[in-house]
Amino acid sequence: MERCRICESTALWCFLDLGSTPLANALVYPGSDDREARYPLELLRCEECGLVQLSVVVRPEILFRDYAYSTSASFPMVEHFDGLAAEIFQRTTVANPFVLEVGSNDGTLLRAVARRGARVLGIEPATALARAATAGGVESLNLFFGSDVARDLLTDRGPADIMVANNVLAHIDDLPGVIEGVATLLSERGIFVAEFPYVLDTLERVEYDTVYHEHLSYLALAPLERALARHELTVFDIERISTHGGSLRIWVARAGARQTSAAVTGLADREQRAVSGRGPFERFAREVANSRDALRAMMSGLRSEGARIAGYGATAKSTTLLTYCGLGADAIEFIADSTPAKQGRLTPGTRIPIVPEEAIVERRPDYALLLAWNYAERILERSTAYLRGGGRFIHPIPYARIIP
Ligand code: JHZ
Repeated sequence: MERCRICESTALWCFLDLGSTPLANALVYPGSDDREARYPLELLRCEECGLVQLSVVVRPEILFRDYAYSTSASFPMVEHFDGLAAEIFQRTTVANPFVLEVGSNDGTLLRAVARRGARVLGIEPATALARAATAGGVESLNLFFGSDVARDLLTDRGPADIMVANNVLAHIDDLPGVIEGVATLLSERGIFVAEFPYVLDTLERVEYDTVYHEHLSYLALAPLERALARHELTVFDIERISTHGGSLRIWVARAGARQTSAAVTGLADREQRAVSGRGPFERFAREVANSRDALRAMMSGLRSEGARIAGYGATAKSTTLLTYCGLGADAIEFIADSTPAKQGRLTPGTRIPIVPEEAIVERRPDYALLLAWNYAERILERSTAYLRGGGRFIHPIPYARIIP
């Protein structure tokens, strides 16, 4: 990146270097002797508009065509999107709205809105996910969304009453192009809703493992409002939500179409105070190194006592965490995960076997490193057999601790 993707300034300041890592979801088939490609993982801050962004862009075709993450494998996300579907219906006055989702994954959200009476269309670049969603009744076009696609869709399908982009804006290099696409396709009274991990939470809670090559931008309200304003779109309401370690849900409409809530101005002020100057970013970089040292010290202490350690959740985050902390197959026996497409494969770079969740009870490791720490409470609730057998979890973020 030589220019900021939102304001095109060249004043990009690097404040964090996590070394080189493999692509977070490039899971390996056993027996493969190809070495996983590694790419630098560095965070830059635009000193003009404030957008935090990665220093390199990996081509989306490489990242997303063959993609193992499926929303429905995480039951808390299914509940979460059911809640969002209900909220969409509270906010629209259209009885059978046309709902279009960008990055619709396996159709989890669209299924929930379709159940409530919406006409739905998904746009999903991952081929297997788009196919599976369509087979399951959620029509999904296997495409990358952008301004050209939006123009074609407007002709073929007409304007959308609701547009959704959840956990996808951060993944898009041409973010201005996607926003232009939203402005093209949204009906006059339409609503665009988007969720994304919030950079304030990332910084404050030292969630450095959410930095990986899929996440090109670490979004905040101010730079996004700037990009939306160019197309006369405004954020009229905002919610801070707990998903993925702290996210924002923004509600967007055409300028003047809806009244802006006090939550928007309140957060804009708070954000400005929290991320002005270089201090918060320098502090974050120091805390990241301290967090790594704390986890490494705990892991080697436990291993020297003879403890057996596994992992829980073959998350995208785990690739950054394991690589940056230098934890490999010698430190972690296996990683349990509920996603069928991940099981039987190996983690990128570290090559730790990924197995079904039951292994946690069957193989009884003394500790399970919680790589899906964003679901800590829910995973603990359903791990009673493991806990009763004396197993414990290691929560790595912000600083390593044993729970419960
Ligand atoms: P989870 C994803 O990142 C991918 P990841 C993506 N790039 C993105 O932007 C972020 O989300 C925001 C498993 N699991 O949600 C399922 C269990 O095994 O933390 C998943 O593989 N048992 C789009 O990959 C993983 O953990 C369980 O009980 O970091 C969770 O992945 C639960 C709840 C989950 O996202």
